[in-house]
Amino acid sequence: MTADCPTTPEDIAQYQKKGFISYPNFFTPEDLRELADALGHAVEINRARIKGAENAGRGRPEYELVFNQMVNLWTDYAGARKITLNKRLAESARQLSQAKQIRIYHDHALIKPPGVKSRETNWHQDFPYWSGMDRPGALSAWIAIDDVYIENGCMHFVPGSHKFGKQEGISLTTQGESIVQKMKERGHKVAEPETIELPAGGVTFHHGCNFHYAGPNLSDKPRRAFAIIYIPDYVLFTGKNDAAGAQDEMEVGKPWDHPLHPVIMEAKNVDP
Ligand SMILES: O=C(O)CCC(=O)C(=O)O
Repeated sequence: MTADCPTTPEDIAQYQKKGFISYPNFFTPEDLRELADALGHAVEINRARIKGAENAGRGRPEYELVFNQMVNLWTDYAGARKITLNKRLAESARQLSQAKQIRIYHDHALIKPPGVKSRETNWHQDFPYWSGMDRPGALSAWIAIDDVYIENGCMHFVPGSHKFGKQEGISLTTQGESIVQKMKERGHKVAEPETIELPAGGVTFHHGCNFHYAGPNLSDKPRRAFAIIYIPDYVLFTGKNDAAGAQDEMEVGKPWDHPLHPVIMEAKNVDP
């Protein structure tokens, strides 16, 4: 643990074993106020899911019932930048992933709409969607902007599931699709999931190969989350399209050296 970062050697061991960890009080709601304002504005102006993409990056209408996803808010909102480039958060990600250096892949708001039409986030791994990475190791910090609990769509994780490695991508718009179910049908023993309810300001970190899920939001308010995906230094660029749109300006087989993938923490910053 450093003066600033709450991650301990026990946390690192737990993350390596289970593929996720939670910090219920990582931020205060006050720390997240400007981020919450940024999200409010982005929703109000119907900001693109992916800026510059065809149809604003929005696909099937069912996707919006899972969540309103808006990628790379740090590039247009100071309130998002403050959290996406937050050193304490990045230092936890660096330590958990045992990286020398950690960069941003992208951030994204994940706002699950309320009400009876709200849909679950199917059991899935993230890594199959993260194009351009030559190996697993990247991870997400998922930040609760509102209190999250079972009824409004908190996260659930299968401990140890990251050890299955990369599986197929799961459709988030086809109801009932589930990587857990598929693995069970293939005869794998899949551990019981853990449910992580958090107060606003709480953070979970999860490995890109971890199986995770969130239920529908049956409350009467949107469930606002903001996640940052980090790339450890040992994950290299393969040349495939990159959600940030920087693929033509990076070298295949090399680190993700691009202003849209800034290095946030390096080991020497904290362990001189
Ligand atoms: O917020 C959700 O409903 C799911 C988030 C998720 O799958 C992720 O951050 O990887």
